[in-house]
Amino acid sequence: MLDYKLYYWDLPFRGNFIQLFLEEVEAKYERHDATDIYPERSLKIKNPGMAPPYLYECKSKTYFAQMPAILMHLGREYDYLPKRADTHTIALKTILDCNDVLMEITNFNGMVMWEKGSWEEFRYGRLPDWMKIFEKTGLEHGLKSDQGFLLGATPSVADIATAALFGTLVHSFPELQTDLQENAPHIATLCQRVEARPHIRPFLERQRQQHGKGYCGGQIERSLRKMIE
Ligand SMILES: N[C@@H](CCC(=O)N[C@@H](CS)C(=O)NCC(=O)O)C(=O)O
Repeated sequence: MLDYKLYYWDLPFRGNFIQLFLEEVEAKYERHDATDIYPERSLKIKNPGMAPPYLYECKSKTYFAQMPAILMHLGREYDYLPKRADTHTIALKTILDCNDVLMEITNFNGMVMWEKGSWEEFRYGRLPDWMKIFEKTGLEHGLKSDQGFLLGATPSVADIATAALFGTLVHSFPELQTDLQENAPHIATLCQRVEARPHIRPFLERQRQQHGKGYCGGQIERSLRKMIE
């Protein structure tokens, strides 16, 4: 029996946050194109949401929107949330940080295309600061280069989100690998370890074989590539 239906485009960007998690826990799910809901049906579903990703949970017959809410829901369902209240809050904060980085790197969903000046300000200003934030969080919770996770000894939704953010970014834009290595060396190896997990690795291999370095698509991806490559 099917557990979930994920509505997103055939691109990693925000979808992989959910898809890596579903793969990790071996949930039975189908990916459907985002256009099955967005934009025409967005207001008609139960618990309407403004934009993809949408996750339909078969057992509760419920739609969930907003990537961080979806991940927190799945984290609870599959016991991938820290037990302590403060660490649980840091897990949510980490996913929200990821979503902020996605907004910033796409210049607020492609509202304005990148130009050399603004891109360099971001790449050498806020982006390294974001990377350092993740690195410091990991180190504060005992992350080592070859062991440990972002928020302690066991994997949580925060690790899936971190890998979906930075693992995807450096795969799609290998030029940024040095930036990550310099500013967040432990996060760089954490992403590699999460991407190598037994149920995640085959999924990423298939996805990357099919879609190469595709990231968020559209004009904004072209604008990003013009800046970086
Ligand atoms: N805060 C939402 C943002 C959703 C979002 O911006 N989705 C993008 C694709 S990744 C989109 O389809 N935007 C079009 C729109 O907002 O109408 C989330 O985290 O899920």
